[in-house]
Amino acid sequence: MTDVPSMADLLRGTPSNWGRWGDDDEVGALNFLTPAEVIRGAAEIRSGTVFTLQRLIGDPKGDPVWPGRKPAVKTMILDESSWDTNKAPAFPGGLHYADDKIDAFLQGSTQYDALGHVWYDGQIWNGYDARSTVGGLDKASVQPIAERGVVGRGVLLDLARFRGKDNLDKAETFTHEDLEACAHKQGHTIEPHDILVVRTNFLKLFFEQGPAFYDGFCEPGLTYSPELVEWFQQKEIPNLVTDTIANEVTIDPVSGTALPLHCSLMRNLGVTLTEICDLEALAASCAEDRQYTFLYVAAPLKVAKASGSPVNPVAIK
Ligand code: UVW
Repeated sequence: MTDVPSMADLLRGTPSNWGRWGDDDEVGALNFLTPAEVIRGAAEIRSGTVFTLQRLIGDPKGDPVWPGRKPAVKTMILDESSWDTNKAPAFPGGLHYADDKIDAFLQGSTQYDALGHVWYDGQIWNGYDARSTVGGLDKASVQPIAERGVVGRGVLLDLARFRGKDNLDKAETFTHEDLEACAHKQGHTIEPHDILVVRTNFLKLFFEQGPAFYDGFCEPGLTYSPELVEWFQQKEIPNLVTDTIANEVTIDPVSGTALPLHCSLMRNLGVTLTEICDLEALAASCAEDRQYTFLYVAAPLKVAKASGSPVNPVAIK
């Protein structure tokens, strides 16, 4: 462990977008998603087929979650049995109804991360003081992302199919060059301002392994390099969406640091991360009709000062 560099040392000299959209910016690279980008995304709609990318909250199979978080618990508060026991409120005319609630980590299922979700060296996105997270994020919470919404051209990069596998393995890595090669094989390019939707079929791996997945917890995913950060900067990528818990290989195999892409892409470039999506139906459709580009629309929930929010992103082909 002693050879592991600090995040500050690892990322020194890599690009930053702090200040690019003003000293008060809280949505970072989502600023690239202008009305022109909405129209560019909408131009990809051909058949009008809609795919929703959220995992079911309350899936009896369970949920993949970052260590320390717990899957959502859904509880019935009122149902027909409540009137058997006189626990339910009485309303004139015989009105009965069902009520329920969920007790959930905001990042315990398909989710948007706020830009202030992760930091190092006492500063979050845009240089805000990390103390501004105490008791709730005063800066760079998920709220401004939810207020603006996320709409643009999405591209599915099916890394599992690209590698000829059902799913990527535990700790299997890939790079921006693999993303480019995958797009090339799929018959398109990755254009500036594209929302990258990357499929590893992690959910299959997770459910096959069960609790054993958490022994030596290490997801498959993108792996850090200065060149990769530079590539995201040059392509002006606003949003990285995947089917994994954290979008990147958990422990960078070269530096030994945890989540250096959260720090370099989210904290430093302002790239928004979206996690634990179910991409299976979309991917099957893309493999069949070879259309890997679509309108991507996502509206996280407006939760005050939150570090993330559940979301049901939509892809329209
Ligand atoms: C962490 O960054 C710790 O978690 P997430 O997977 O929600 O980004």
